[in-house]
Amino acid sequence: MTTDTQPQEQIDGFNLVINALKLNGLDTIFGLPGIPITDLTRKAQAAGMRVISFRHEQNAGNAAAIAGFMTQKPGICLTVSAPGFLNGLNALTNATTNCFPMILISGSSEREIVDLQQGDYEEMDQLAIAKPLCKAAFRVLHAEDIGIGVARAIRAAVSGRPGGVYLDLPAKLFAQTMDAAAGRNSLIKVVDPAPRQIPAPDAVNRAIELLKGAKRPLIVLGKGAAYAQADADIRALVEKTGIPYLPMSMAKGLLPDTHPQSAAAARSYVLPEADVVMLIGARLNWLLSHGKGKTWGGKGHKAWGSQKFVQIDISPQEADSNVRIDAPVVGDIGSCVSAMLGGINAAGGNWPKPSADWLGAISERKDKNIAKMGETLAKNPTPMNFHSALNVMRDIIKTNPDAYLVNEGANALDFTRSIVDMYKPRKRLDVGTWGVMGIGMGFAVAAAVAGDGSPVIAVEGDSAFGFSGMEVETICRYNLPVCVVIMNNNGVYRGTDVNPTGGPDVAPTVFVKNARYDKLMEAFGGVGVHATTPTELRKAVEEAVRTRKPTLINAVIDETAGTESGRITSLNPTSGTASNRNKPIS
Ligand code: FYN
Ligand code: ADP
Ligand code: MG
Repeated sequence: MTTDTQPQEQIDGFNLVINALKLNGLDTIFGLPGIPITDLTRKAQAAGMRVISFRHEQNAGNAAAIAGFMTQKPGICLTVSAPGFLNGLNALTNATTNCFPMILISGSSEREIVDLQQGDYEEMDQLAIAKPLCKAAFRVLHAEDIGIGVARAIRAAVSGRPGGVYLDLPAKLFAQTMDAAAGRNSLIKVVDPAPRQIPAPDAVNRAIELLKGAKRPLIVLGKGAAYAQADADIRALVEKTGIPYLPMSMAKGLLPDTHPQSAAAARSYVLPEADVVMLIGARLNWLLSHGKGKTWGGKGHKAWGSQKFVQIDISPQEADSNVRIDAPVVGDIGSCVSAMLGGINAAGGNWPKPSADWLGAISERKDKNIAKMGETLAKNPTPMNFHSALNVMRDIIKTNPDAYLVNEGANALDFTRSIVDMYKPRKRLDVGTWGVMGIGMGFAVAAAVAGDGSPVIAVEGDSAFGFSGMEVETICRYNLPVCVVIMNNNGVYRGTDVNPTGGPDVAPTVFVKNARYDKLMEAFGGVGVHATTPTELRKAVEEAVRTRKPTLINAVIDETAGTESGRITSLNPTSGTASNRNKPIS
């Protein structure tokens, strides 16, 4: 009880921010200390939050983004002003592109100096710069508004289509104080931040009827379906209808990749041949050739232009983005799939199963591709190639289905996607919609810190690893159960390009030959292994999974293995002169 003569208890901006985050169950900050937020990191840790300190803000931001994807709660990234903010912006934009919920909180310079461009320390109008690159952006100038600012950022990040939100906190805000009781009252515990969005019954019925009439139906599962955590209903929808499905890369594991209805190994057949395609949390963007072109049969193909699309998505504007959507079902995937199941169950045993011809043709294509893949995987060349090394990783994940698999690169990404089967949802964390390099170590740290406690395996191209490799120190510092496997083929795509002038500089796409990345992990007390055979690779990964020690395995891969940009070579415009550019995969 305070009396008039006693000073009223005060609370400052630092503690209002911390209390606002904790009040909303946000207990982890991924960031880097520095002006003006160093004390915020200290106070947050002292208040019981986990503060994971990185070596570069981009990696902290990527960690926050994938934590959001895994948990449906916005990951929090905290950076200093200007350059630190800009480093985080790459991850914030990537999160927004991928529909991952995260909040980038950056300290900033004082408005009155920035707005008059008077040359403050790290002066930058961060809010204005962030706005076009993220889902929402807010700035808080007064301590009493911190509760509202954090609440708005949370709701913006996870409601509707999830995405990245920027929260700008000028330096002076942290030292502001207010009456502690009023401060407590100013904080908001957000009620129902991601409200269910129930689809219209007529939209559901339209979709049911279209599916019912299909002769060659196909379901495409996207990372939105994985994010929705409606796993049982999604599986029930697939299995009750008997419709074959195609998982996009981060939807792998929603149903085990070995599921009989998976059409992943017949991708090029099912996309053009299907007569009704139901997209669940998947956009018809570049990864699905915009629903057009040769992937979908192309001009002259019997399906061309006659395919019908059902699209289940929380964004009403996603429909018709690329091709006409005949049955848009707008709502959250959990509610939409549940409503669809209601309609399917109403049909009882009369739901028309896909034709035997359709399923038979798919099986034939699958068997052919799986047999072809099997032949390649059975080879044991020296040095290893992507296939022989990934054959080991395939076994490791099969034996450890709960392990997280982080994956980035070009060939290292594409070959892993088709060779390493996934068995559980939200376990494959990769470059996603933007195809961006550099997500590796940030994703690996987040999987270890914000995941379900399972070990983390990161299969990295040697080029891709280079973008975030310094975080190996972070992984060791927090003693995280992360095993990094670098597919080291001496360069970007391959290690064989040469400087056509014969001059002293090596070609732009090659690295130091036979680099020993494993020494980097040893430098910080982790386990480094140099693996030149599948046997050595298997032993090292099994040991890392068993001991849960930070481990980096330098897997020596034939430098002639792989193709330019992996399976998206066509996106790399070429004059066709580069040597070996498209030498067949060895
Ligand atoms: C797939 N396939 C298989 C299997 N899985 N065969 C045997 N066994 C299994 N388990 C077959 C599949 O049917 C295809 O053969 C082929 O393997 C490739 O399958 P994938 O990878 O699923 O399909 P595709 O055509 O590559 O998909 C297009 C794409 C994909 C754009 C969605 O390439 C992709 O996601 N790329 C991401 C690229 C990226 O972001 N890179 C990062 C930056 S690269 P067919 O059916 O016979 O065709 C920097 O340079
Ligand atoms: P992929 O690359 O795996 O195909 P995309 O990122 O292209 O997946 O598509 C994800 C889609 O899922 C986006 O259009 C997004 O609006 C949608 N989405 C994300 N979360 C949900 C949700 N909870 N309910 C419904 N749709 C969602
Ligand atoms: Mg390489």
